[in-house]
Amino acid sequence: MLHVGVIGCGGMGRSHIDRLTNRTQGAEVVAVADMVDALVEKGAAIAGPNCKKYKSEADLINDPAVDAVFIVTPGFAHKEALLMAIKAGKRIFCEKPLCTTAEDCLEVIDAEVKSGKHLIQLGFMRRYDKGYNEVKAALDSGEYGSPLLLHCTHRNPEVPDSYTTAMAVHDTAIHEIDVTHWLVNDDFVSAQVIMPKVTKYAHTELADPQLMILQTKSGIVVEDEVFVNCKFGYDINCQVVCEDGVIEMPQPLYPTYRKNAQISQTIDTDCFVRFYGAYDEEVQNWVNEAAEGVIGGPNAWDGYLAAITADALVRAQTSGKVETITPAKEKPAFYA
Ligand code: ISE
Repeated sequence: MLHVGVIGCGGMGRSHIDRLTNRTQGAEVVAVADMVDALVEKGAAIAGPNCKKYKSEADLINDPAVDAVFIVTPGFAHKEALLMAIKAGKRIFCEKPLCTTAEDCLEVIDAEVKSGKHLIQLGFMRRYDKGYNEVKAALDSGEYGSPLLLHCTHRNPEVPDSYTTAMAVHDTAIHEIDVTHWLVNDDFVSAQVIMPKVTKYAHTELADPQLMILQTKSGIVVEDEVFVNCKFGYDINCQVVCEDGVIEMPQPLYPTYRKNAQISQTIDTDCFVRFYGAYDEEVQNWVNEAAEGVIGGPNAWDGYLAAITADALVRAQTSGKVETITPAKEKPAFYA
Protein backbone atom coordinates (compact mmCIF):
# COMPACT_ATOMS: atom_id res chain seq x y z
CA MET A 1 0.00 0.00 0.00
CA LEU A 2 1.38 3.44 -0.97
CA HIS A 3 0.72 5.95 1.81
CA VAL A 4 0.08 9.31 0.19
CA GLY A 5 0.04 12.83 1.65
CA VAL A 6 -1.85 15.44 -0.37
CA ILE A 7 -0.72 19.09 -0.19
CA GLY A 8 -3.48 21.47 -1.31
CA CYS A 9 -7.14 20.70 -0.62
CA GLY A 10 -8.80 23.04 -3.11
CA GLY A 11 -11.07 21.71 -5.88
CA MET A 12 -8.31 19.84 -7.76
CA GLY A 13 -6.74 18.56 -4.53
CA ARG A 14 -10.07 17.16 -3.31
CA SER A 15 -10.68 15.56 -6.68
CA HIS A 16 -7.32 13.73 -6.33
CA ILE A 17 -8.08 12.76 -2.70
CA ASP A 18 -11.36 11.25 -3.91
CA ARG A 19 -9.60 9.48 -6.80
CA LEU A 20 -6.82 8.07 -4.55
CA THR A 21 -9.32 7.01 -1.88
CA ASN A 22 -12.18 5.63 -3.95
CA ARG A 23 -10.92 4.75 -7.41
CA THR A 24 -7.23 3.82 -7.12
CA GLN A 25 -5.92 0.44 -6.07
CA GLY A 26 -2.90 0.18 -3.78
CA ALA A 27 -3.00 3.73 -2.38
CA GLU A 28 -4.30 5.35 0.77
CA VAL A 29 -4.40 9.05 1.64
CA VAL A 30 -2.90 9.13 5.13
CA ALA A 31 -2.44 12.91 5.47
CA VAL A 32 -3.61 16.15 3.92
CA ALA A 33 -2.30 19.72 4.29
CA ASP A 34 -3.60 23.17 3.47
CA MET A 35 -3.05 26.66 4.86
CA VAL A 36 -6.82 27.07 5.04
CA ASP A 37 -8.27 25.06 7.94
CA ALA A 38 -11.68 24.65 6.34
CA LEU A 39 -10.09 23.06 3.26
CA VAL A 40 -8.04 20.64 5.41
CA GLU A 41 -11.31 19.53 7.02
CA LYS A 42 -12.98 19.04 3.65
CA GLY A 43 -10.02 17.08 2.26
CA ALA A 44 -9.68 14.87 5.34
CA ALA A 45 -13.42 14.14 5.32
CA ILE A 46 -13.04 12.54 1.88
CA ALA A 47 -10.00 10.48 2.94
CA GLY A 48 -11.63 9.07 6.07
CA PRO A 49 -11.28 9.16 9.87
CA ASN A 50 -7.62 8.03 10.03
CA CYS A 51 -6.33 10.81 7.81
CA LYS A 52 -3.90 13.23 9.55
CA LYS A 53 -4.50 16.96 9.11
CA TYR A 54 -1.64 19.43 8.65
CA LYS A 55 -1.43 23.17 8.20
CA SER A 56 2.24 23.01 7.22
CA GLU A 57 3.35 21.19 4.06
CA ALA A 58 6.80 20.65 5.62
CA ASP A 59 5.25 18.67 8.50
CA LEU A 60 3.32 16.50 6.04
CA ILE A 61 6.37 15.89 3.83
CA ASN A 62 8.56 14.93 6.78
CA ASP A 63 5.98 12.66 8.40
CA PRO A 64 7.56 9.16 8.26
CA ALA A 65 4.07 7.68 7.72
CA VAL A 66 3.93 9.47 4.33
CA ASP A 67 5.64 7.49 1.50
CA ALA A 68 4.66 9.79 -1.34
CA VAL A 69 3.33 13.31 -1.80
CA PHE A 70 0.81 14.86 -4.13
CA ILE A 71 1.42 18.59 -4.75
CA VAL A 72 -1.81 20.30 -5.75
CA THR A 73 -1.10 23.86 -4.62
CA PRO A 74 -0.99 26.87 -7.00
CA GLY A 75 2.00 26.74 -9.39
CA PHE A 76 3.97 29.50 -7.62
CA ALA A 77 4.11 27.36 -4.47
CA HIS A 78 5.42 24.19 -6.14
CA LYS A 79 9.18 24.82 -6.01
CA GLU A 80 9.52 24.88 -2.25
CA ALA A 81 7.39 21.75 -1.73
CA LEU A 82 9.24 19.91 -4.53
CA LEU A 83 12.67 20.69 -3.06
CA MET A 84 11.56 19.60 0.41
CA ALA A 85 10.04 16.36 -0.89
CA ILE A 86 13.17 15.55 -2.93
CA LYS A 87 15.30 16.14 0.17
CA ALA A 88 13.05 13.78 2.11
CA GLY A 89 13.37 11.19 -0.72
CA LYS A 90 9.59 10.99 -1.21
CA ARG A 91 7.90 9.94 -4.44
CA ILE A 92 6.11 12.97 -5.90
CA PHE A 93 3.12 13.65 -8.09
CA CYS A 94 3.02 17.37 -8.95
CA GLU A 95 0.13 19.00 -10.79
CA LYS A 96 1.14 21.18 -13.76
CA PRO A 97 3.11 23.42 -13.97
CA LEU A 98 6.33 22.08 -12.47
CA CYS A 99 7.28 25.66 -11.46
CA THR A 100 6.29 29.04 -12.80
CA THR A 101 9.76 30.00 -14.13
CA ALA A 102 12.28 28.08 -16.20
CA GLU A 103 15.03 28.88 -13.64
CA ASP A 104 12.99 27.32 -10.84
CA CYS A 105 12.34 24.22 -12.99
CA LEU A 106 16.12 23.84 -13.48
CA GLU A 107 16.74 24.13 -9.74
CA VAL A 108 14.26 21.31 -9.13
CA ILE A 109 15.82 19.21 -11.91
CA ASP A 110 19.30 19.70 -10.41
CA ALA A 111 18.01 18.61 -7.00
CA GLU A 112 16.32 15.50 -8.44
CA VAL A 113 19.40 14.52 -10.47
CA LYS A 114 21.64 15.01 -7.41
CA SER A 115 19.32 12.83 -5.33
CA GLY A 116 19.99 10.03 -7.84
CA LYS A 117 16.35 8.87 -7.65
CA HIS A 118 13.52 9.30 -10.15
CA LEU A 119 10.93 10.95 -7.94
CA ILE A 120 8.81 13.47 -9.84
CA GLN A 121 5.85 12.84 -12.14
CA LEU A 122 4.01 15.80 -13.56
CA GLY A 123 0.23 15.99 -13.96
CA PHE A 124 -0.05 16.22 -17.74
CA MET A 125 -2.99 13.80 -17.83
CA ARG A 126 -3.62 13.89 -21.56
CA ARG A 127 -0.83 11.34 -22.08
CA TYR A 128 -3.20 8.85 -20.38
CA ASP A 129 -6.25 9.67 -22.51
CA LYS A 130 -7.44 6.76 -24.66
CA GLY A 131 -7.85 8.88 -27.80
CA TYR A 132 -4.37 10.43 -27.65
CA ASN A 133 -2.93 6.97 -27.02
CA GLU A 134 -4.61 5.63 -30.14
CA VAL A 135 -3.08 8.48 -32.16
CA LYS A 136 0.33 7.76 -30.57
CA ALA A 137 0.07 4.04 -31.39
CA ALA A 138 -0.81 4.83 -35.02
CA LEU A 139 2.14 7.24 -35.30
CA ASP A 140 4.56 4.81 -33.67
CA SER A 141 3.42 1.98 -36.00
CA GLY A 142 5.08 3.86 -38.87
CA GLU A 143 2.17 2.94 -41.15
CA TYR A 144 1.30 6.59 -41.85
CA GLY A 145 4.86 7.79 -42.36
CA SER A 146 6.35 10.77 -40.57
CA PRO A 147 4.07 13.38 -39.00
CA LEU A 148 4.34 16.75 -40.78
CA LEU A 149 1.64 18.99 -39.38
CA LEU A 150 -0.78 18.88 -36.42
CA HIS A 151 -4.06 20.82 -36.24
CA CYS A 152 -5.29 21.14 -32.66
CA THR A 153 -8.16 22.98 -31.05
CA HIS A 154 -8.48 23.70 -27.35
CA ARG A 155 -11.88 25.28 -26.76
CA ASN A 156 -13.48 26.05 -23.39
CA PRO A 157 -17.10 27.21 -23.13
CA GLU A 158 -16.05 30.22 -21.03
CA VAL A 159 -13.48 31.48 -18.52
CA PRO A 160 -13.76 33.80 -15.49
CA ASP A 161 -12.81 37.49 -15.66
CA SER A 162 -9.55 36.70 -13.81
CA TYR A 163 -8.31 34.70 -16.85
CA THR A 164 -5.83 36.81 -18.86
CA THR A 165 -4.15 36.60 -22.27
CA ALA A 166 -1.00 34.90 -20.89
CA MET A 167 -3.14 32.24 -19.20
CA ALA A 168 -4.21 31.04 -22.64
CA VAL A 169 -0.64 29.70 -22.75
CA HIS A 170 0.14 28.81 -19.11
CA ASP A 171 -3.23 27.24 -18.21
CA THR A 172 -4.63 26.10 -21.51
CA ALA A 173 -2.18 25.55 -24.42
CA ILE A 174 0.27 24.02 -21.92
CA HIS A 175 -1.61 20.74 -22.46
CA GLU A 176 -0.99 20.73 -26.23
CA ILE A 177 2.63 21.81 -25.61
CA ASP A 178 3.22 18.63 -23.61
CA VAL A 179 1.01 16.15 -25.41
CA THR A 180 2.07 17.05 -28.96
CA HIS A 181 5.78 16.98 -28.05
CA TRP A 182 5.13 13.49 -26.62
CA LEU A 183 3.09 12.39 -29.67
CA VAL A 184 5.76 13.28 -32.23
CA ASN A 185 8.74 12.69 -29.92
CA ASP A 186 10.48 15.91 -30.95
CA ASP A 187 11.35 19.13 -29.12
CA PHE A 188 10.04 22.57 -30.04
CA VAL A 189 12.46 25.19 -31.34
CA SER A 190 10.20 28.14 -32.18
CA ALA A 191 6.86 29.72 -31.26
CA GLN A 192 4.54 32.25 -32.83
CA VAL A 193 1.08 33.59 -31.92
CA ILE A 194 -1.42 35.10 -34.33
CA MET A 195 -4.21 37.15 -32.80
CA PRO A 196 -7.46 37.07 -34.80
CA LYS A 197 -10.41 39.39 -34.30
CA VAL A 198 -11.47 39.21 -30.63
CA THR A 199 -14.81 37.60 -29.68
CA LYS A 200 -17.45 39.86 -28.14
CA TYR A 201 -17.47 37.48 -25.13
CA ALA A 202 -13.84 38.24 -24.10
CA HIS A 203 -13.25 40.81 -21.35
CA THR A 204 -10.66 43.60 -21.74
CA GLU A 205 -7.65 41.69 -20.32
CA LEU A 206 -8.09 38.77 -22.70
CA ALA A 207 -7.32 38.31 -26.38
CA ASP A 208 -9.55 35.40 -27.44
CA PRO A 209 -9.22 33.36 -29.65
CA GLN A 210 -5.49 32.92 -30.33
CA LEU A 211 -3.70 30.83 -32.93
CA MET A 212 -0.45 29.39 -31.55
CA ILE A 213 2.13 27.90 -33.87
CA LEU A 214 5.05 25.77 -32.72
CA GLN A 215 7.77 24.16 -34.79
CA THR A 216 9.96 21.21 -33.80
CA LYS A 217 13.64 20.54 -34.42
CA SER A 218 12.83 18.28 -37.39
CA GLY A 219 10.38 20.87 -38.82
CA ILE A 220 6.98 19.49 -37.72
CA VAL A 221 4.45 22.32 -37.25
CA VAL A 222 1.79 22.26 -34.52
CA GLU A 223 -0.98 24.81 -34.81
CA ASP A 224 -3.27 25.18 -31.82
CA GLU A 225 -6.45 27.22 -31.80
CA VAL A 226 -7.07 28.31 -28.22
CA PHE A 227 -10.61 29.68 -27.87
CA VAL A 228 -11.73 29.90 -24.26
CA ASN A 229 -15.10 31.60 -24.70
CA CYS A 230 -16.37 29.44 -27.54
CA LYS A 231 -19.68 29.09 -25.65
CA PHE A 232 -20.69 25.70 -27.03
CA GLY A 233 -18.56 23.21 -25.03
CA TYR A 234 -15.16 21.80 -24.02
CA ASP A 235 -13.94 20.84 -27.46
CA ILE A 236 -10.54 19.19 -27.86
CA ASN A 237 -9.38 18.06 -31.28
CA CYS A 238 -6.13 16.80 -32.71
CA GLN A 239 -5.49 15.87 -36.30
CA VAL A 240 -2.06 14.69 -37.45
CA VAL A 241 -1.17 15.08 -41.11
CA CYS A 242 1.46 12.50 -42.04
CA GLU A 243 3.34 11.58 -45.22
CA ASP A 244 1.09 8.56 -45.87
CA GLY A 245 -2.24 9.53 -44.31
CA VAL A 246 -4.06 11.61 -41.75
CA ILE A 247 -4.80 10.48 -38.16
CA GLU A 248 -7.70 12.12 -36.34
CA MET A 249 -8.13 11.69 -32.58
CA PRO A 250 -11.46 9.99 -31.76
CA GLN A 251 -14.03 11.94 -29.75
CA PRO A 252 -15.67 10.55 -26.56
CA LEU A 253 -18.40 8.07 -27.44
CA TYR A 254 -21.90 9.48 -27.12
CA PRO A 255 -25.05 8.44 -28.99
CA THR A 256 -26.20 10.49 -31.94
CA TYR A 257 -29.81 11.63 -31.88
CA ARG A 258 -31.97 12.15 -34.95
CA LYS A 259 -34.87 14.51 -34.48
CA ASN A 260 -36.56 17.32 -36.40
CA ALA A 261 -34.49 16.65 -39.51
CA GLN A 262 -31.25 17.07 -37.52
CA ILE A 263 -28.47 14.87 -36.11
CA SER A 264 -26.99 15.87 -32.73
CA GLN A 265 -24.36 14.53 -30.33
CA THR A 266 -23.18 15.58 -26.85
CA ILE A 267 -20.01 17.63 -26.38
CA ASP A 268 -18.50 17.68 -22.86
CA THR A 269 -18.42 21.00 -21.04
CA ASP A 270 -15.32 20.70 -18.84
CA CYS A 271 -11.97 18.95 -18.58
CA PHE A 272 -12.96 16.85 -15.56
CA VAL A 273 -15.63 15.04 -17.55
CA ARG A 274 -13.71 15.00 -20.86
CA PHE A 275 -10.55 13.62 -19.23
CA TYR A 276 -12.17 11.69 -16.35
CA GLY A 277 -10.62 8.39 -17.44
CA ALA A 278 -7.23 9.98 -18.14
CA TYR A 279 -6.97 11.44 -14.61
CA ASP A 280 -7.77 8.04 -13.08
CA GLU A 281 -5.32 6.27 -15.36
CA GLU A 282 -2.40 8.65 -14.67
CA VAL A 283 -2.80 8.29 -10.90
CA GLN A 284 -3.22 4.49 -11.01
CA ASN A 285 -0.06 4.22 -13.15
CA TRP A 286 1.90 6.44 -10.78
CA VAL A 287 0.85 4.21 -7.86
CA ASN A 288 1.63 0.98 -9.77
CA GLU A 289 5.08 2.19 -10.77
CA ALA A 290 5.97 3.21 -7.21
CA ALA A 291 6.94 -0.37 -6.38
CA GLU A 292 9.63 -0.30 -9.10
CA GLY A 293 10.74 3.27 -8.35
CA VAL A 294 9.98 4.20 -11.96
CA ILE A 295 8.48 7.41 -13.34
CA GLY A 296 6.80 6.32 -16.57
CA GLY A 297 4.81 9.51 -17.13
CA PRO A 298 5.86 13.10 -17.81
CA ASN A 299 8.93 13.94 -15.73
CA ALA A 300 10.63 17.10 -14.47
CA TRP A 301 12.52 17.57 -17.75
CA ASP A 302 9.19 17.53 -19.64
CA GLY A 303 8.05 20.18 -17.16
CA TYR A 304 11.10 22.32 -17.99
CA LEU A 305 10.56 21.94 -21.76
CA ALA A 306 6.90 22.93 -21.31
CA ALA A 307 7.98 25.97 -19.28
CA ILE A 308 10.45 27.30 -21.89
CA THR A 309 7.96 26.66 -24.70
CA ALA A 310 5.25 28.52 -22.76
CA ASP A 311 7.68 31.41 -22.11
CA ALA A 312 8.37 31.70 -25.85
CA LEU A 313 4.65 31.70 -26.66
CA VAL A 314 4.00 34.43 -24.09
CA ARG A 315 6.82 36.51 -25.62
CA ALA A 316 5.31 35.90 -29.06
CA GLN A 317 1.88 37.10 -27.87
CA THR A 318 3.26 40.62 -27.51
CA SER A 319 6.15 40.69 -30.01
CA GLY A 320 4.08 39.24 -32.87
CA LYS A 321 7.35 37.61 -33.98
CA VAL A 322 8.63 34.07 -34.22
CA GLU A 323 10.39 33.48 -30.89
CA THR A 324 13.09 30.86 -30.48
CA ILE A 325 13.07 28.18 -27.78
CA THR A 326 16.51 27.28 -26.47
CA PRO A 327 17.03 25.07 -23.41
CA ALA A 328 19.69 26.49 -21.07
CA LYS A 329 21.34 23.08 -20.96
CA GLU A 330 21.32 19.65 -22.59
CA LYS A 331 18.86 17.06 -21.33
CA PRO A 332 20.62 15.31 -18.42
CA ALA A 333 21.40 11.63 -19.14
CA PHE A 334 19.39 10.91 -15.96
CA TYR A 335 16.16 11.57 -17.95
CA ALA A 336 17.15 9.54 -21.02
C1 ISE B 1 -7.53 24.46 -16.95
O1 ISE B 1 -6.57 24.75 -15.95
C2 ISE B 1 -7.22 23.14 -17.57
O2 ISE B 1 -6.28 22.46 -17.23
C3 ISE B 1 -8.12 22.77 -18.68
O3 ISE B 1 -7.79 21.53 -19.23
C4 ISE B 1 -8.06 23.84 -19.74
O4 ISE B 1 -8.95 23.52 -20.78
C5 ISE B 1 -8.44 25.21 -19.17
O5 ISE B 1 -8.35 26.19 -20.17
C6 ISE B 1 -7.51 25.55 -18.02
O6 ISE B 1 -7.89 26.78 -17.45
